[in-house]
Amino acid sequence: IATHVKCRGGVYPRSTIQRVPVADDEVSWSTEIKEYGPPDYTAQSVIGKPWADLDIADPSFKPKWNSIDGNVSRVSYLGDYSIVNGRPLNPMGRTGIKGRGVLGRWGPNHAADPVVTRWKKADGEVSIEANSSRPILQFVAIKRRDTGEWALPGGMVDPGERVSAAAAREFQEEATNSLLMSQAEKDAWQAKFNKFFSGGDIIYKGYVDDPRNTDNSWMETVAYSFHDESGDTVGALQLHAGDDAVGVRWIDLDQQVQLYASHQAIVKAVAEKLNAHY
Ligand code: RP5
Ligand code: MG
Ligand code: MG
Repeated sequence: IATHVKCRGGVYPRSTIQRVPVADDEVSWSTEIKEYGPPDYTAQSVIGKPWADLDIADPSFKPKWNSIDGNVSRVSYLGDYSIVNGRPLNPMGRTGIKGRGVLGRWGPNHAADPVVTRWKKADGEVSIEANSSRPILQFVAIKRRDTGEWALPGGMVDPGERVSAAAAREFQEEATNSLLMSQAEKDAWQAKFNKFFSGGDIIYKGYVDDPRNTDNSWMETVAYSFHDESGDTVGALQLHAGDDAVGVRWIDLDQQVQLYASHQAIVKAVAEKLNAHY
């Protein structure tokens, strides 16, 4: 699943900074490149933010690389990453830009992605795809405000938060109207769906081919599969785009579906797990 393509080439997101080109055979740090001079870019939007790291050169920034650092995990699912000239190196290789870009953390930035699925039905019957003879799976996707692409309703793990809890929380924030609910409504919702979200399977854990990645900062995720077999709990829920989502819908899963970052490979793995059409 781990690829490293969408974070190479082109203009860096939300900026006018051009990445220097990195050919396939130049990605690996073990390949010497004489003139690799990527721009050094950290967006103003992350500087000085309470949720973000300090500048790498700030004397009071004392990160514990490759460790649990207070309530922030600086551990990579890919194993120990190297520190060169005081900066963590993207374990997947060069991206054509250094610095932190728009990401909050130097090194790994941990996210969680919920894949919420149900079977497609017509007149109460599960729809079977004619060619594969397999049932058609539907999953909840959101439309991202930043790129306009359809994506899993994932997000960053908060400091000290369990990764599985982050997956359920992000689903509620981006795909339901939990952010607009009163506390009483939220409590009723929680009681109903805590059980559903406690039954997730880890489907992927690792690097994300996210367009925000740089040589020194990158996304990693744990993707969980939450399947509503009968379709009458979360499968029956009224969806509502919230937070950074500008759209939300159930998408019929097949190989035509194009998604943000590495999400296509993640939903494919869920289809395989559930023996669904793909
Ligand atoms: C992706 O970015 C992850 O897979 C996750 O879906 C998402 C987290 O970032 P935000 O949605 O908070 O921007 O790399
Ligand atoms: Mg979010
Ligand atoms: Mg998000």
